[in-house]
Formats: sequence, structure tokens, C-alpha cells
Amino acid sequence: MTDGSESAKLPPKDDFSRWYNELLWMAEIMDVRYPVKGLYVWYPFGFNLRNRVYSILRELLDVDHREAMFPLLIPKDEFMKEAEHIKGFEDEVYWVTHGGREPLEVPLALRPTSETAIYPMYRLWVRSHADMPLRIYQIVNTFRYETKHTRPLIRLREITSFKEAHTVHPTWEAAAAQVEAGLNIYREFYRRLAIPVIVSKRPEWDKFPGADYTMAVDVLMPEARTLQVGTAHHLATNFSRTFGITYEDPNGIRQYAHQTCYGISERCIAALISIHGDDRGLRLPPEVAPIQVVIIPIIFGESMDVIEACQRVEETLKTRGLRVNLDLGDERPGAKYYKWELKGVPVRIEIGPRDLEKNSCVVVRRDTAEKRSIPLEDVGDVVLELFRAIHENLFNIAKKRLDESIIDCDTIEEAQEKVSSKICRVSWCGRRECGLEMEEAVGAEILGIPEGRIGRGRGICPVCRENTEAKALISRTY
Ligand code: 5CA
Ligand code: ZN
Repeated sequence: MTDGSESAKLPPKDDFSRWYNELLWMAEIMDVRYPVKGLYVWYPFGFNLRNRVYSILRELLDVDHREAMFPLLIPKDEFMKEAEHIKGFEDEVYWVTHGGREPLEVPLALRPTSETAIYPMYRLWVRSHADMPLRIYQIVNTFRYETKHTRPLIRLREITSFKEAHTVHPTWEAAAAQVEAGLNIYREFYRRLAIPVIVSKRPEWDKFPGADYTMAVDVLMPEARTLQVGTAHHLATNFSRTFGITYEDPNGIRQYAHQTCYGISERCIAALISIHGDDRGLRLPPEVAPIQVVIIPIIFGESMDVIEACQRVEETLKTRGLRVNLDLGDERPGAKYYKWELKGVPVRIEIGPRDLEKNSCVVVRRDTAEKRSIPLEDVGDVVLELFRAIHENLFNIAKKRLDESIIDCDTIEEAQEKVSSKICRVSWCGRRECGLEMEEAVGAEILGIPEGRIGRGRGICPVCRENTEAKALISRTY
């Protein structure tokens, strides 16, 4: 499947762009050879990983959301209803203009996101107080004619795995609480992927077209760039007014509903690969690894005992519900190690004649390369314990890197100099003019004022010299 160049070597992770592109095909995540720019193909292994990641998202959403499915095509008149929304998306929309040879009476947009597909239906579905809160999500493909440099999993023209949730509430406050609830789901989702996040309120010039405000989840990728891996928008009554989504309040008066929406794309997989991967390939958290344990017999000539021992270990682990692969191929053990390390298998078990004499096996962690000899009878417990340790270690490594990469900058010059290797923390008065000037001068983007202590602290806005208590983060982004 990888066109025969298995012997090719993965570039070091320091050479990130090359590392990323090579790893995607060497580990069989994505094939980038599809002949349309910005569209890519999931290999079965990559798609298996994707499904495991998305089943976590589903599990978290299914607690109080319901999954549905709306059409891909949106009639032009619906699409054009909300002014801000159109302004934000009109340059990115693909249009279907013909059915066969007939020009369509009403051109149809391929959804770039689904507000304008969903809300005409919400108008019919929401009648009274009792219909709210309405919380629905779908996982679908969306299309955006991106003009910035496209990249697999990061900036796509067909987003294949767009999870979008759309909720409806009686009041502004209830919708604000839902934005926070959505962010909590994302925090938990990324914790399950062992990825630390920064949550911040986007500056008003960077909010979602049609939103009252936008909260964003960013992660730190290699090369000190941040990647927006999720957003939650408070839509207030901006869409309910244009789509006529109203309810009767307890006094019998018609009110416009308040709405939110929040989305995640396969950028979460890009983050998973890029944050945890190393010079030898993927390092996957056990929960999402398509293969969690690989067993490799170390045999010289005939050695049925060793193979039988491997099969017993395989059985033991499978009865515990683990995803195990016993690799009985003809390659040398070294070639097998290399192959499974590339694919990010969290734990490797080696059994040779000498291990068998002692009734033991060797267990190797993918994240640390640490090796241990353990009694065969303990293998199930040890592997499960290692899974916990690996997840925690991957998170801690990423968290340390994130924490260490945020540094205080007092002046624009300082930020300008440091932003190529750091996320800069700068005092900001919150004014648009100052923010835009900072972005321009530093050559990077303001993520916003992050939640928690990191977003607070006395200082002086480097542009207007005014005192302020707020700190913004500035970084280069994808
Ligand atoms: N309707 C809202 C919420 S569902 C919406 O579309 N928000 S969005 O435009 O911010 O997109 C949600 C998330 O999708 C973004 O935070 C980003 O992580 C991801 N995303 C946006 N554009 C692309 C793209 N071209 N390729 C891959 N991921 C993308
Ligand atoms: Zn200022």
C-alpha cells in the first residue's frame, strides 16, 4: 500500500514539515496523492485511528446531545440569509449550479458548516419552552475553498470529519452556560488524547461570522506554532432572528431563541500525531491506538515453544479486551520493531527461548523505550498498568513543553524576536487598534486572553502604554 519504499527513513521531527508528511504515508494515516488540491484519502489504519478518536467524542456528547444528520446541499436563498455569516464564508463556498446539463433554478452550496442547513429545520422543531434546551450534533464532511496553503488534516478543502453541535436555549445566559459546557467536553476530549490545551476568548475581529463571541481551544504544535483544534460560539439571537426560531415564553409571548454551536475537525488527529510523535514515528495513547500491543517472537530456527507462548500471551490479552497483534512474519525482529514503532503501538512484548526458560517475557514501552522482564503470568496486569503510565507520561511531556513555551514579553520587539520559538504572553488593554497593531508588528496572531491565571497580571499595553490587568497570548498559527 505504501508503494514499496518501506525502507525509506523517517526524517527527524525537528524537520517538522517533512517529518509530518512522510509519517502520514509511512504510518498509513493519509494518502496525499488524490488529484484534487486540499482533498486527501484516509488509509484504513488512519481511519481506524480516526474512528477511535471520534468514538470518544461521541461518547462525551451522547450524555446530553443527540446525533442527527442534515443535508450537504444548502439552497442559496437560505445560505444568504445571515449577513455576517455570508461575509465570512462567501469566498470559501463551492457552488453546485447544474443538475446534469440543466442549470439549477436555485444554486446549491456545499455546506462549509451547517447553520444554514440546520436552522430552517430548527424553526419547525422549536415551538415552546419545552423544546429546549435542544442539543444536536452531526459528524459530516464540509467543504471550504481555502486559499491559504492546504495541508493534510490541518487545512482541508473537504473536511471529512466535521463534528458540529448546534444548541438552542431560551436565554442568553443559558446559551453562555452551554458554550462553557461545550468547552468542558472539549477539555475532557483532549485530556483523553493526552493533549493539554489553551482555552481563550478570540478577539472580536477573529470571531466566527455571525457569533456574539467565540471561544477557542488551541494546542501547541512543533515549531512553536499553535493550532486551533476546536471552537465554541455564542450565537445569541443573530441566527434565530434571520431564521425565525422562536418560542412562546411562560407569559405566552413569542421570544427569539438563543443559540450556540461548537465544532471540531480532524485537526484533532493532526494534533495527536504531531504532539506525541517522535523521531521513530507515532506514539499513540493506548486508548486510541488501533493496535495496543504487538507480540514478537524472537526465534532462531524452529521454536514452536516460543510461538505457543506468544499465542498464550495473545489469548490472555485478548480476553482482557485488548487489541493485540502477534507478528509471525518472516522479517527480522529489528525490522518488526521499526515497523510497529512507526505505527505508534504503545507496548511491545518480546519472547525468546531464554525468556521462556525463566517463564518470563520482555515488555517495552513505546513512549520511553524502557524495557522490563516480567513473569508471563503477570503480563495482563502489567500491560494495563503500563497503559495508564504511558497516557500520563505523554500528557506530562506535552504539558511541560506547553508550559515552558509560554514566556512573558514586555515589548513588541521582544515578542517579535521570541515568537519564532515561543508563545508570547503580552499585556493587552483589549482594544482592537492595539491588538491589530501588535499582530502586525509581531507577525503573529493574538489567540485571545486565556482563561485562568495565565490571562491575568498587571502590566502596560505595549502599544498605547495604558495600565492593564489582562494578558494575551500571541503565537504563530497554522
Ligand atoms: N459552525 C461553527 C461551529 S461547528 C464552525 O464552523 N466553526 S469553525 O469555523 O471555527 O470550525 C470549527 C473548527 O473546525 C475550527 O475550530 C477548526 O479547528 C476546524 N477547521 C476549520 N476550518 C478547517 C479546515 N479548512 N480544515 C480542517 N479543519 C478546519
Ligand atoms: Zn492598548
